Amino acid sequence: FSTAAGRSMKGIDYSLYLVTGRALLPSGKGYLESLEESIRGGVTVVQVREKDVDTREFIHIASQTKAICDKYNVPVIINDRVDVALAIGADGVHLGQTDMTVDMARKLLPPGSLIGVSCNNVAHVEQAVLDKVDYIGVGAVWGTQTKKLTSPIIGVRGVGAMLRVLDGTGIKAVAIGGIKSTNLLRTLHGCVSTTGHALDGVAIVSDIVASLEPGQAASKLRSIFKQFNESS
Ligand code: TZP
Ligand code: MG
Repeated sequence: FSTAAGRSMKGIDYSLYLVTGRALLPSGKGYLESLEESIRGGVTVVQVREKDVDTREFIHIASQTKAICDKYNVPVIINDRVDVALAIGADGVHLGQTDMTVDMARKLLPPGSLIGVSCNNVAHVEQAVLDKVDYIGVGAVWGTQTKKLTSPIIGVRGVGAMLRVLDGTGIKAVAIGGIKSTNLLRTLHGCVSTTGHALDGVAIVSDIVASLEPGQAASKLRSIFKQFNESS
């Protein structure tokens, strides 16, 4: 399967979800070079999230991203912009709480497209369940310099309470915000509901993108994730 519909039918691996951010690249590191290295290191999904670029530039970045991701059969998700997802044939979109509604996005996108939603509290997760999204992004779990936060830091116990709402739904969950190789294991162990519901993956910007060796950064994160899955 390499179509959007095929991937969502087959289920995708959310374990190491890269969110792009060209502003964080170290000087001398090209975006596409960094992206490809990170995928070779073990990134399993890529979300194109670029603020401060105009629409044409965003489409250009997204289509270059898709060309590389296609080479490795890694799904590409577009932040906010359903039109951009359609324009480049992305696998799906990631919607914030103030973006287009899930129902509207689903009407516009091809059947089988992935739809993910940012959730900052239990009520958001309850709505995401009603909307039958494919996955939720929960954050910020820790403090972060990458995004000016508009909602409180959730912490691992808060994430656990949100995961519980997903019991029995099949909806996947990734946590985001300040996750690094240095805190990944305790993030994964901490973000578990009282019913034993754990994260399906982690979404990361700076720990990969700001690295001079994004491939090594990704492979380190991926191996910690595997270590967690084998221990639980
Ligand atoms: N949403 C909540 S925190 C965040 C986003 C997009 C940024 C996470 O970046 P980092 O560098 O992994 O902390
Ligand atoms: Mg958004």
